[in-house]
Amino acid sequence: MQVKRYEAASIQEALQSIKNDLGPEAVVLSTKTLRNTKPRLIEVIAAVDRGDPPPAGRARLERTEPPKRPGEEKEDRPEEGRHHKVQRGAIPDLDSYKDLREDLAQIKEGMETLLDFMGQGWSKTGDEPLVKVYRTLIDNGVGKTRAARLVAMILKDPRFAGAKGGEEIFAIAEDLLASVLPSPPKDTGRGRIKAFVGPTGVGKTTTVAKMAARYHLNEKRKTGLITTDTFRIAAVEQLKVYARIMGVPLAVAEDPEGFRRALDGFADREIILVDTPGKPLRDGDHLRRLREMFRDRGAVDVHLLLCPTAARDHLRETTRSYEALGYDELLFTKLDECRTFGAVFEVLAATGRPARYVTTGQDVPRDIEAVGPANLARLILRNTLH
Ligand SMILES: Nc1nc2c(ncn2[C@@H]2O[C@H](COP(=O)(O)OP(=O)(O)OP(=O)(O)O)[C@@H](O)[C@H]2O)c(=O)[nH]1
Ligand SMILES: [Mg+2]
Repeated sequence: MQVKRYEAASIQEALQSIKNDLGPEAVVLSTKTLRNTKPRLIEVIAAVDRGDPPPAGRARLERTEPPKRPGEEKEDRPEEGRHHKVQRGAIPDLDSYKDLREDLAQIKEGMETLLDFMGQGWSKTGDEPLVKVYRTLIDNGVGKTRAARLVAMILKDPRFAGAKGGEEIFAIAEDLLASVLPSPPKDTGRGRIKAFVGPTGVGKTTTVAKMAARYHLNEKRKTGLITTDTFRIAAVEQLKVYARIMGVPLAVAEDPEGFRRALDGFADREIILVDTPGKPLRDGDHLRRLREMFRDRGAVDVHLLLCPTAARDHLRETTRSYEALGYDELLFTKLDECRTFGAVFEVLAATGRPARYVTTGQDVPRDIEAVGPANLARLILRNTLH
């Protein structure tokens, strides 16, 4: 655990420094006003647990590599040294230990943050709407620490003092929540090749078909489809049907060589969408095969599909295991089957990856929507995208 002290003129400024300095996993331990007259000065103590197994992926590259632990071994290719794999047999033990430790840390941090609020008198001032925001977040499945942190942000927000009634405070909460969600970079034309990966049955093939319709039919961009799911005949057939209806060419790639041939054949395509087979929970070979396939093929934008109805530890394990492949964006599926969306916040915050699309039903091509932090914040807080 690394603990650091910050002085800043506002909590937002301090939070920014903490995020830059300690990374997105940092937690606030305490806040104190050092000077209340202008210019204001506040002190924030923040900490980050450096004892976690090494993070991977672009969003957390700033973090230093913690020492190797028993049960972990480095990948043998040095350029991928940030990806670590855990030896098969060790997975359940390490994971349950880590989850327990994380839960305890969360409870402790949540309590400390709350005690801190109480010290500042938030419970004495009759701020029921604030309590309601906190409860709503928790009821929606947001972790206590993140919920408490959002309340802390509301308390410090200049709009809070002038807010009249619950709705205005909910609006501030929604706005602040949107401000902390990762936002997707502008579509810069990068990402010509987009691969869709994720657990079995999460909706990859259906989503690829929806995306194909979006690019090929709506945006009139020349689109090609590749499926690497050759394990099941039905899987190829499923995509073939969509491809035929939309008039989009489909190539089947069984191995890295096949993938290269398919890409060569699609030299004239502006967008190439790649469907992949579902990954059973603990199949490390699966990710190795995908990585081989995508390696040296230029930029493949990897979209990890997740269904927020999945149990929290399942989501956590999934996002963690996919670090071995690396992914750029998240795509949440089957929102129509979910009641609450705190898990969306937890996953976005924990991975630091943005989400640009969500799917909302089985209908191809209708049930897909582009989203940004504002819609997602509304979803997390109010259970609706609009
Ligand atoms: N309710 C709902 N169902 C969906 C959505 N997206 C996909 N489905 C359904 O989920 C089931 C699985 O969808 P697929 O697209 O085949 O999933 P997959 O990830 O390709 O599955 P595998 O290739 O077997 O791993 C199908 O019945 C889809 O119609 C969605 O947004 N909402
Ligand atoms: Mg499929």
